[in-house]
Amino acid sequence: MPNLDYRTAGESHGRALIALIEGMPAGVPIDIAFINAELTRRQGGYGRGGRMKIERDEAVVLSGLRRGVTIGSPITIQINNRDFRIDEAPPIHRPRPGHADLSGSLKWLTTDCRETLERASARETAARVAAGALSRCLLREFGIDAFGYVVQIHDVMAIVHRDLELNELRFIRDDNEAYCPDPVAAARMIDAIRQAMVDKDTLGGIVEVQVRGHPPGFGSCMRWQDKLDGRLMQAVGSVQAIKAVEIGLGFATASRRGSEVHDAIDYDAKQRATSTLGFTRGSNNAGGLEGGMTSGQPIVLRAAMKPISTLLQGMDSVNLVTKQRERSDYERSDVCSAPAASVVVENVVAFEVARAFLEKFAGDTFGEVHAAYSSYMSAARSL
Ligand code: EPS
Repeated sequence: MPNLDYRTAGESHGRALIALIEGMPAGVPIDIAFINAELTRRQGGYGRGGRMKIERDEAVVLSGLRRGVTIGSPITIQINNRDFRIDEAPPIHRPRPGHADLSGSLKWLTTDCRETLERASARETAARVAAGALSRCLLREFGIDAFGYVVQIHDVMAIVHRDLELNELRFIRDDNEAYCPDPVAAARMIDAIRQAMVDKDTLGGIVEVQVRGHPPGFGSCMRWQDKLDGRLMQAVGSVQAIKAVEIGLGFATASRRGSEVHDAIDYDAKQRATSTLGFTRGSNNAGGLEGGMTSGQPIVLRAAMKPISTLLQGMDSVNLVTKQRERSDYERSDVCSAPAASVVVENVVAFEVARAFLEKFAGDTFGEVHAAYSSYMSAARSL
């Protein structure tokens, strides 16, 4: 039985994107409508470009399911590209600063940046969302939920009431095109994106993800490779345009004293049935991870996204063929895709949590996984 893992394939203007997921136990009901809803959310958000008007991302399951339920075999999800023209798409000779164009052209010894950009494009994140949403079909059987949203676009910061129920936060988030659970900030974020559009510029932002309902003990402090905080950072840091990842209080911990950072421990027998097993904390500055393991507190992770590197106004660059100074090439692009990134990071985080879940509660079938989970929970509660 392989560990839960996934790979992606596909180019931005190739035939399709593929997510190949291995290690899902047999017997997990898969909610294709949920996967498709996440794909649609990824396509949306204020500031998206023309491509999203063309595409209708939809998961076509090629393998791994029978009557909507996993059978333990590799699961292949295909997302077809409507804008399939990789062979006709023109060459790009003037690399965009910030994109993979120059590094990739030097690496693969070409003067045509398209050779690299087709795969480097954030279109690949559709496959990551499909894999993450699929993994959530397992997680939700155990009451584990992931929730991502925008907390900042450019210099507009949201005030998020993190103590609200996820369903309440989701309701507010889904009511605006900034995907932000602060409606006042959302309106200002949309104004900022609109202005950047007028200025032929682009904007970045910060997205935040919470995971709730998982028990303690995912990840491990025994080997550095198994520490869940490090794994989350790698997974999220690999998402296109992400330049920083922090967990809990993150960078802010460095300027506080220990007594102002660490989350004091208490015990409340009435909360034994919850994922904290009764060990309550006055705060969650650790972002749910201590020693590379979940504590039972919500996981809270933030990621900073740089502004999209395709600028309508261009930037100073060099023509790779002539070596002459020229403005960078312009390809149809987004002005801001931080809202879409919140969907991507939500699902990327969820997949890593599902991977860690199945490491702790491994089994060939859903029934065995469930038994391992129940057995651990009852042992932990009677500790
Ligand atoms: C994207 C599809 C791409 C871009 C965007 C993300 O489509 P196209 O290049 O055909 O317009 O809209 O990719 C980038 C911003 C980038 O720099 O690569 C998508 O499906 O999310």
